[in-house]
Amino acid sequence: MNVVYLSGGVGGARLAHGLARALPANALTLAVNTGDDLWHWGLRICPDLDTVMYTLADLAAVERGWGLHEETFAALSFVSRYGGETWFQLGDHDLGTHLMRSEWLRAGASLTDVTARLCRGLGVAHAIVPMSDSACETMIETAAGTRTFQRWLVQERAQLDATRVWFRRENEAAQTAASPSLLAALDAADLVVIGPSNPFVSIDPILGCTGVRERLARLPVIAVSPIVRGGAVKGPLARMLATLSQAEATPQAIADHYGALLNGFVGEVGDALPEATLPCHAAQTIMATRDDSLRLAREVLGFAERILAARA
Ligand code: FO1
Repeated sequence: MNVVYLSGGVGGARLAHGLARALPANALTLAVNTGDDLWHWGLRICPDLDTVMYTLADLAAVERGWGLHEETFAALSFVSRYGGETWFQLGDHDLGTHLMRSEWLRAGASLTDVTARLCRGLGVAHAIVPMSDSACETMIETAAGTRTFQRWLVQERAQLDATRVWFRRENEAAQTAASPSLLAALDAADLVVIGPSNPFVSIDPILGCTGVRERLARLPVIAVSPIVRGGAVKGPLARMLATLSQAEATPQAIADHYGALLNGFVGEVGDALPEATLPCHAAQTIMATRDDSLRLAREVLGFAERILAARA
């Protein structure tokens, strides 16, 4: 069964790890949000691509939620001495990734090719592909004005409610083209799994890339809930549901957000799942260990088999 997995950062990356253990490299493509990407210290940073790549390489700082497990911040301390920006903390080993990515992009390589080269360097066998090879920055409107995603989330700690989320494309007119690898993976897919990521700022950017929604409409799509027991495992999702969708933080609100795209929904045991509108499967969706991630991945795939059988 060929699977395409749509993912943002932390929550999505953990299930990516489980799926990568459950499926061979030729049966799984990890399509990752690049709306978080930014230029910082003259380097191109791709936080969600890096979180998924580091997680699959077993190098991720699980407790910190981003970056590398073994990390030092010597370069940052010198940047600080020069009065440079320190609100976005780049570690010394992490810098190796950004230096090579920026070098290869400047030499004309696509973000898809750059990501494949970085994955080869870290021994990641599964295909991690950016949603697009062109920039598409997630922008957050707040009562105090417009913010780029990282300034809003990290520098201002998401203190101000997001009143609107939009995507700044390289040129306003053109839609953001999905990466060829993503479209090819969707054309060959039997199943799409939407990870337990923030729908507004991690999944919607991917769905907004040209060609993605129309392909998902033709495929079985299962979403894993990022809301557990009335809250988000990490980040500002619960507040975003309230201010952007005027909805409570429930699995139903997540299912409603994706609407007709979904053919199945996986949520936490004990939570009220959108049974009235979708086939649902209850599982332990909190992934504290790698074995939790593998078990959840297997439950999602087993649930998918049942949905595929019912569609046949
Ligand atoms: N998140 C923070 O809260 N503080 C940081 O200083 C920070 C630095 C950072 C550096 C590289 C990187 O790949 C991610 C980083 N993140 C940081 C996480 C980043 O904000 C992610 O975009 C979010 O975690 C959402 O996925």
